[in-house]
Amino acid sequence: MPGLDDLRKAVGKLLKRSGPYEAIVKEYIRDIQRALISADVNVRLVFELTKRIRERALREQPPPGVSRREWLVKVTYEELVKLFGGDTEPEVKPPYTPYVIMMVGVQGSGKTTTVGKLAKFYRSMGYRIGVVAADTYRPGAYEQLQQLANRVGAMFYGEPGSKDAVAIARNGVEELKKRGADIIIVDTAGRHGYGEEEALLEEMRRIAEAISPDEVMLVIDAAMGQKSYDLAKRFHEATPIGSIVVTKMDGTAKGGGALSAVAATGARIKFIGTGEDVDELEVFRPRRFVARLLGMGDLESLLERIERLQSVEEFEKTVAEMVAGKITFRVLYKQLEQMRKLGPFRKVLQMIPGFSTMLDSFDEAAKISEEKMRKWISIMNSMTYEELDNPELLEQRSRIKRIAIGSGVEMSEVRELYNYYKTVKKMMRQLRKRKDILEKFAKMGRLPG
Ligand SMILES: Nc1nc2c(ncn2[C@@H]2O[C@H](COP(=O)(O)OP(=O)(O)OP(=O)(O)O)[C@@H](O)[C@H]2O)c(=O)[nH]1
Ligand SMILES: [Mg+2]
Repeated sequence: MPGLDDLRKAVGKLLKRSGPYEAIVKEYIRDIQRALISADVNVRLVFELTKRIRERALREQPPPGVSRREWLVKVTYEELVKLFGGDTEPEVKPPYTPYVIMMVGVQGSGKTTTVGKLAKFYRSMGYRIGVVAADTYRPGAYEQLQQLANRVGAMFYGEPGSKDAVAIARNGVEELKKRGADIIIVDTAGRHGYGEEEALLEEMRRIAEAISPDEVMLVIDAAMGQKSYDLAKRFHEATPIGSIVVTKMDGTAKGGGALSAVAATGARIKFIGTGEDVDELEVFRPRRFVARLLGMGDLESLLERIERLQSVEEFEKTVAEMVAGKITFRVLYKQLEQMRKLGPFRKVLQMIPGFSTMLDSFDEAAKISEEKMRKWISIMNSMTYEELDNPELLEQRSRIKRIAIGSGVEMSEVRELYNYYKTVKKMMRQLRKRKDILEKFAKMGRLPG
């Protein structure tokens, strides 16, 4: 899989490179274009993808503490994730029953194994499963599937001795529907579709015509790089591919062919196979997959660090808002929510350059426990908009009482939150007098004037 190995290399090279950023971007973009194209990823797709990456790389500013090169890696990662379906997980539940799935793919890609895995997966969801042995080419295909079906508790249909795959598929689907299967999975023969094998693509078309499957599932071996695009396209032209399974993700290969298959068919990857056993099937998760594709153990920690620094940046903005403006419960709410994500306040402030000087004045606030933060947030959820905007209204006992009842806490706890508000307000008044802090915010461009 030279092409996508190069993708990993391009990222590695990028992180080590120095020099003017624009030149780095240019060279990096050229590297990943070359890598993707040599892996047979559709050229138009490559250019669309790299155009987006380049635009974002030049336009976006990383959060403080993240280099622009690291940001470029994150942008690449995000754009690839989008390509693989983004944050929505594939829908694996059949929309109705009975539901017929037809497996297709080249020889040895893992079709039969995947039939067994799918049968087990769907059985554990409570479906009745039937499988059909419509591979009349591979010696022993009938017995292989029969054994698998027994193992996972699926109904089985086959016609040993028959060479008519189309008839077997048709009879099998009909029979298994009668026997009450909710999901019927049809195993077919492996084929490449080149030269003499054109006939096998024709057979595939005829099977599809005979059984009108609800979903044609293309099985792709993760190690198959270069040919994937072309092959997936041929299969897709014979019978429209509805979904993709990438097998052998447990091997050394990183699944580059999958990118091409997705590009060639427009179908989504639904599952990945991670071993020979019937249990070794996972629902496809774009993020995890792309991290594997980019092949960096470091990628995860890099992304985590960036995310954290982004949260710190958000938090900084809130603090700046607090210094500049009126303190309300709304602002405190935001601050507490962010603090909960970031961990102890003291640590957070240490992470913001130049803020360690504020630590003493924030010491009291730094001691709030996670539990208290959660409680305070729920108390604020019981306040009216008016109260959120005008904390001083809590001077009225009746309001404290109402809020305490509404959020199921003691009145003393509501008062404690109110006192926290007063402390923060006082702290901010002090901070406003400190020129160094104000200058810092002004420099960050976070404070008007
Ligand atoms: N490591 C690993 N091996 C797998 C995986 N899926 C399948 N295999 C192995 O790949 C080989 C081929 O699997 P089959 O399921 O027979 O492949 P097929 O596509 O049905 O092959 P044909 O019927 O000949 O076209 C077997 O040795 C399987 O055990 C996987 O996810 N990981
Ligand atoms: Mg097979």
